[in-house]
Amino acid sequence: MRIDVLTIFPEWFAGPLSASLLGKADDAGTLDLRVHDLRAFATDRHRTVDDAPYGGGAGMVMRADVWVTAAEAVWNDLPPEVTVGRAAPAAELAYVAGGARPRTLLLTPRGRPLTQAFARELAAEPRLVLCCGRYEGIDERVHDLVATDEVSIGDYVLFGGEVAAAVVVEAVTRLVPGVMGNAASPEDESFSSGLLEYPHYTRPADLRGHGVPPVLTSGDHGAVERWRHEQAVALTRARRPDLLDDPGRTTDVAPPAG
Ligand code: JF5
Repeated sequence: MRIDVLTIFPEWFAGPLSASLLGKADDAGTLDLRVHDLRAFATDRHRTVDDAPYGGGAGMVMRADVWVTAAEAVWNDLPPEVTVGRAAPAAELAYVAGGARPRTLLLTPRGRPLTQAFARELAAEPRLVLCCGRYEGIDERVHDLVATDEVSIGDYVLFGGEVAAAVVVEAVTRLVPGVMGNAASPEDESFSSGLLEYPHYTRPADLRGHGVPPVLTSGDHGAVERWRHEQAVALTRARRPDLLDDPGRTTDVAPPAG
């Protein structure tokens, strides 16, 4: 999968993403992650990407012209030199703002909530472009002409879309075969079953007097499976009852067979 990120803080992505699994996926060639500096698509000497809001008010708004130029360059795999300073897109461009374009996500609190189901949908795409906004907002024409989707990672406000974009990259790429090291996707975990995960234990068997549930060392695999399912249901009922009556749930919560 190819993912392009547009941001005024490209250096921000070097740390969190390359430090984790994603660096390995990148090396293995299963993920092609490219981070672009939005300022490279500004036209003035100071590489300005924002301006005062029409209608007045406090704060600055990100300029739509810079975003459209940047998005067209990234969509069409062109360097800034080719697209910056043009009033209209070059006739030969396959992807033009407002028309057909790769799935282009604008991270914003007003977007479609990111869920495991949405992440699965995005993981099926050959390409994603993630647009990270900053300042008080983004010119509405970026929403209209650049974004194919607006995505929210939760009901809170961040300084910018960078953290939200990193969350999308992690949630999506771990579902792409080859990224986690195994060919199959990790479908045995929280939210894949529609439940929170059961509790896990490993050695030591006794930690300062705190033991391990005896069923886990009983050798009875059927009993272990039933216990884990009961625990998952009980945890979900206690912590996230909303998940149990979610009509959008894609998987069953019935106990394992046997
Ligand atoms: C952003 C204006 C974008 O704050 C967020 C965000 C919260 N949930 N999901 C995304 O994005 C950054 C802030 C202000 C546009």
